[in-house]
Amino acid sequence: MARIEDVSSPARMAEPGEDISRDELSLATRNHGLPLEALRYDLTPPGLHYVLTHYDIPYVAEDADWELRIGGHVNRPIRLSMDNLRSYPQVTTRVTIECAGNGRALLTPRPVSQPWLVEAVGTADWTGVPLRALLAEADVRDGAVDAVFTGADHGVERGVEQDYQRALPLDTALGDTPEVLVAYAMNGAPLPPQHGRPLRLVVPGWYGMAHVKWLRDITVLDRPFTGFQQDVAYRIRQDPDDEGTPVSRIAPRALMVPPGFPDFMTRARVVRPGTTELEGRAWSGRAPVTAVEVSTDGARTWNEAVLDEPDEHRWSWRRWRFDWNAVPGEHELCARATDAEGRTQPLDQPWNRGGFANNLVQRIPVLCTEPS
Ligand SMILES: Nc1nc2c(c(=O)[nH]1)N[C@H]1C(S)=C(S)[C@@H](COP(=O)(O)O)O[C@H]1N2
Ligand SMILES: [Mo]
Repeated sequence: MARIEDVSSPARMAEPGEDISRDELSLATRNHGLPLEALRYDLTPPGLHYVLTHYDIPYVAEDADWELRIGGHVNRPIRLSMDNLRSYPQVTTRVTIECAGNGRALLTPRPVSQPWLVEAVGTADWTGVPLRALLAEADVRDGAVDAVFTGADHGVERGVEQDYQRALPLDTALGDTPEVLVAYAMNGAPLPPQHGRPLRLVVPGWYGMAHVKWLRDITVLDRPFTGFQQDVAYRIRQDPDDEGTPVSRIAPRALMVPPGFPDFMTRARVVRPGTTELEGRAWSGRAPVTAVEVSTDGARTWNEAVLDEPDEHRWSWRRWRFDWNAVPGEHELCARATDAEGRTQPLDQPWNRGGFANNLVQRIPVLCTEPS
C-alpha cells in the first residue's frame, strides 16, 4: 500500500480519443444518476436520486447497534445511539446535492473516474439533528480548527488504504447558514442503505463529497485535516503538482427535462412541431438563483425563462419553464442559470484535473419532425 505522502497527483487523464473503459463502466453501473425526466419532481422520488459511493455500501443489520462517537479536541467526548440522536429536537431541510464530478465525462481530456454526464444531482428532505447541537454537547475546546467526519466504509484509492473521511472548517460545522445536519431520515423515511443508513452528514450548498454517509465518528482537530479526500482528491488543480484549491460549494447550474421522446440507443430527442413547454431546475450553493435563460439555437441567442417564485427552501433547486415554438428541423437547446452574486455558467469548457465543479452549459440536440 502507498502512503498518503507519496500520492499527491490527481487521477489519470484519458488519452485523446480513448473510449470509456471497463473500469469506468463498472463505476457507472454502481453509481447511477438522476434520470433527467425526474427533474419534474420537487422532491426526487426514492431510488431516482443519484448515488455515488467510493467503496462498498456497508451492511447495517440493526440501526439499534449504531453508535456515533464525538471526540478529539473537546472537553466531553460522547457516544450517541440512534435513540439518543432521535431525542434531540429535529430539523428538516430540503437540500439539492450534486456530485463535484458532475459533467466530468464531457471534458477533454477526460479525467478517468466516475464518468458523469450531467445527471449527478437530486433533492431530498433530510431530517436530523443540527451538528452544532452535538458539538455544543461535546463542548469543543478553544483552538479547534476542523471537524473530521468518518464513514464506516473502507477501501483503497490510488494505492492508499483508508476510511472515507472529510472535514469541515469549525466555523462551517458550527454555522447556522447553512445549518449542517446529522441526518437519519430522507423524505420522511429512514435513510436507504445507499444514502448512508443509518446516519449521514448533510451540508446544504456544498458538493456531495462533504455529505459523509454511514457516519460513525466526528473528531475535532486543533490543526487542519490532511486526509486523502481533503488534501489529495477534491482539489481543483490544473497541473498534478499544483497545490490547488479545495472543492466546496456548488456552482450554479440549470438542467432541462429532455423534451419530447427519446431514441432508445442514442437518447436523441424527437419533438412534434408546435408549442412545447421546456422545463427544468436550477440551483447554486453559493447564492440563490435569480435567472435562467434558454437558447433554442445552440447558444447564439438567449431568452429569459420563467422561474418559480422563491419559497422557504433556500437550499433546494428551483423550477423554471419556457414555451418554445418548435419548427421542423434540427435544433440545439441550452439553459443557463445565474445566481444573486452574478455567477453564471460558461459556454467554454472549464477544465481541471479532477473534472470538479465544472458547470458547462448543457446542450440538447433535438429533431423536430415535419407536421404529420
Ligand atoms: N462514507 C461515504 N460518504 C460519502 C461518499 C462515500 O464514498 N463514502 N461519497 C460522497 C460523494 S463523492 C457524494 S457525491 C455523495 C453522494 O451522496 P448520495 O449517494 O446520497 O447521492 O456522498 C458523499 N459521501
Ligand atoms: Mo461526489
